[in-house]
This record gives sequence, structure tokens and C-alpha cells, in this order.
Amino acid sequence: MAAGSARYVRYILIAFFVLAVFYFVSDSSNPVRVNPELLKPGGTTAEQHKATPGKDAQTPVNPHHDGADHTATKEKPKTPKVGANLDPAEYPLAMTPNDPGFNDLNTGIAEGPRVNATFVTLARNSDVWEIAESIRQVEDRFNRRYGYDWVFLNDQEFDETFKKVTTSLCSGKTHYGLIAKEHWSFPPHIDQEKAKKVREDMKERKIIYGDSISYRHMCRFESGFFFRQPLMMNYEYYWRVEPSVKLFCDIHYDPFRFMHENGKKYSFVLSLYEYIETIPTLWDSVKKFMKNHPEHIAEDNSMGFLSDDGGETYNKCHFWSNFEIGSLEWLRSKAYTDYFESLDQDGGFFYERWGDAPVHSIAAALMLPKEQIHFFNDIAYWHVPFTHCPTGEKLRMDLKCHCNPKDNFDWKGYSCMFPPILHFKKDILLTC
Ligand SMILES: Nc1nc2c(ncn2[C@@H]2O[C@H](COP(=O)(O)OP(=O)(O)OP(=O)(O)O)[C@@H](O)[C@H]2O)c(=O)[nH]1
Ligand SMILES: *[C@@H]1O[C@H](CO)[C@@H](O)[C@H](O)[C@H]1NC(C)=O
Ligand SMILES: [Mg+2]
Repeated sequence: MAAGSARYVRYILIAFFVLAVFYFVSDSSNPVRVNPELLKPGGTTAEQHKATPGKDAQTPVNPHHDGADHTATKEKPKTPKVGANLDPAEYPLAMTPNDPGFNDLNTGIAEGPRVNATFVTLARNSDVWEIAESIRQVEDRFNRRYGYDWVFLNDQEFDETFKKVTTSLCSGKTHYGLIAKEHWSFPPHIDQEKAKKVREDMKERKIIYGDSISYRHMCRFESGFFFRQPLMMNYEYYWRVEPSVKLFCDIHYDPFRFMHENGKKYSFVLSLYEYIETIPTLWDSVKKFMKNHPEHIAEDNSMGFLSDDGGETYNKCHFWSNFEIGSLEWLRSKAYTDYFESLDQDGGFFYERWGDAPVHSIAAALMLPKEQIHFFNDIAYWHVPFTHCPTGEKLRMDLKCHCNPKDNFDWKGYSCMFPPILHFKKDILLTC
């Protein structure tokens, strides 16, 4: 009896020992801890994460282990450096199937120069799985061959899960920025009581996001501040990506290079009418700005896209800004910042619910010559609830698109490309 129970004790001790060894091995091969570098405010990068192994207090037992979490800091493939002395003429963009390089989608990293550009996403920690979906699409259809950086911005600190998941999906470097309070709050000239009454009234009238404060901060931030965040100051071009968007076709050339080499400053894939309830006095503000700053209005502008009566009234047409590839230098110009400042003073981000889409679009249409605005017909895109699916069956086949052309929104009544309206044809299509 005594011998029997000693045997049980031995079994239990052995089992305990095996479990302890197992726990130790699995823990040291996959340490889960927070790198203090990532907790510093004001923006951190995955590069910093990688650059500070060993400073970590919990140095693992395995001497070959650098202490970094490799799901978040895997070696990125080598891409040509921005500013490397590569002649664009030697690496022509593959715009059509007959161009050299068009079929090189599976030959690894694309050759040729890189533009000083980044993807940019504003998101909450809770958006992590929705942005993961978007990143995967952008990487699969384009960026895996180019390795452009990705900047993530948030009004609160990004958490470890968000950083780990997004860094593991991005082929380029990832950077995480915390938005300063002044860029995400009520400016002092806003009358809080008046703003509150507006929200209550809009709630009663069931205007979408009409009672939301955070949505208003978001729209004001995207209108006036994203392009001057410290992390964004490192770039000249941006491509905005929102959570839960889709890309339906392969992208065979670098749209950043297309923008840069053709002098484009703003681009879009979808255009539609804004809900007038959210912007009743926006056009009055714009007219005031035009009167005060005639020097900022481009001679060869696209007023015809915005107005059917030569500028007297706004026809509500705008480019859908959840997709944008554009010039940060333009947004940081005196013209654009004067424009934003003037609109912001008028208070419509809070006394109404001005969206960044009409704000950006009106700026582009009035202050850029029309040949600097580009419609990317070949970038197929979805953000709930609208689709841009390229016209032309051959193009869709060549680009291996998986969108249903019947879903294409361009020629539906609510689109600003709708033929009877002809804004698009008059002012934009001719310049593509
Ligand atoms: N950090 C942060 N990001 C936000 C907040 N609200 C919205 N965003 C982001 O701002 C962008 C636009 O917000 P959305 O909620 O997508 O607004 P929308 O596209 O007009 O409406 P949806 O149809 O809901 O997509 C997205 O990238 C969001 O992740 C917020 O309060 N904080
Ligand atoms: C990229 O652009 C930014 C902003 O203009 C500039 O400060 C930076 O030096 C540029 N980087 C390169 C490599 O040219
Ligand atoms: Mg959205």
C-alpha cells in the first residue's frame, strides 16, 4: 500500500516536471511582453521595436533569440530606397498589358524608383480586424511588390494587438501616431451649447452620425490635420485606407509614381452627392473664402463639377474621400491651410456636420487645375455601400478583377458620373 502511494507521488512529480519544462520551453520561444519602446507617446515604429532587443529586462534564455516578437518584426523584404538614384525613364510604368513588366506580378519586389509616400489609416483599436481585412487586400493587389510604409493614427494609444496584427500584415514599415488633443477636440471659438442643440436636433431628424461628437472630430481631423501629424511630415504623398474596404483588381503599376510623374495632386474612384442636411451652409463658407482669397483659386479649375450655375449654388457633388491618393505637400500649402482655417472659423464642423469628403473635394476642384485631379478607373474599390468596378470587360480580365460589373456605381442615379449630369465628362474625364 505504502509502495503503491509512493509510486503515485512519483507519477505526479514526473507529470509536474514535464508540464513545467513544457511551459518553460513554450514561454521562452514565444515571449509575450510589452516592449517599453512601444508604450512611449507621440508615435512609435516597428523599426524601433526591432532596434531595441536586449534592452528588454526579460532577456530570454536562448542566446540566439533577440527578444523581439517575430510576428510583429519579421525581416521586411528589401525595397529600393526613396530617393535612390534610379531614373524613372528606365523603369516605365506598366499601364497596359502590352507594356513591359505588366506580367511581373509574381517576380517578387518591383524594380524601379519609389516615391516618398505612405499609406495612412485613422482607426480605433476596435477597428483592428476590419483594417486587417483592408491591409490584406491592398498588400495582395499592390503593395507586396512595393513595400510602401503605413502610418496609423489614433486619438488614443494603439494597443499591442493592433500593432502586432497590422505590422505582421504590412510589407513596409509601420508607424503608430497618437493625435494631439488640439487636433481632436472643440476649438475655443465653438459655442458648446449651440453645438449640443445641433446634435440633439440632428438626432431627432435621424441624420446619420448627426448626434456623434467623435464623428465630427474625425471629419475635422481628416479635413485639417492628418497631413500635418509629425509622422506624416516624413512623406510627400499619401494613400488613405479605411477599415473594411476591398480592392477588386490587380494593380500592375505604382499609383504613387503615376501621381508624381504626371503632376497629379488629388485622385478619386467614386463620386456622389452629399446629404444636404449635413452641409447647409458649407457653400456660403466656400464663397466667402473665394471672395477673401481669389489668389488661391486655380484659373483652370473644376467649378463645373461642383456647381451647375457657375458657382452660385453647390450641386453637392464630391469625391468619396475614404479612398484618396494625394499630395501631402498640396494639403500643407498656404492655399489649403488658409481654406481649412477659414472653414474651421465658421464652425460648420460642429454647428452642422461637415464631412471631410466635400471639404477635400471642393478644395481640389477650386484650387487645383483640372489636369491635377485624376480618376483611377483601373482601381476597383468598395466601401460600404458603393462599388467602383472598372468599365471595359477586357480591362477587368487583364487585371483579374473579381467585382461584378453590375455593381458599378458610376452610372447610377446617385453618382456624380451619371451621364445626364455630365459633370464628370465635362470637367474630369477629359483630363484622364
Ligand atoms: N481613432 C479613431 N478613429 C475613428 C473614430 N471614428 C472614426 N474613425 C476612423 O475614421 C475613418 C472614418 O470613419 P467611419 O466610421 O468609417 O466613417 P464613414 O466611412 O463615414 O462611415 P461608415 O459607413 O461607418 O464606414 C475610419 O478609418 C475610422 O476607423 C474615432 O473616434 N477614433
Ligand atoms: C520625404 O518628404 C519629406 C517631406 O517633404 C522630407 O522631409 C523628406 O526628407 C523626404 N524624404 C526623402 C528620402 O526624400
Ligand atoms: Mg468608413
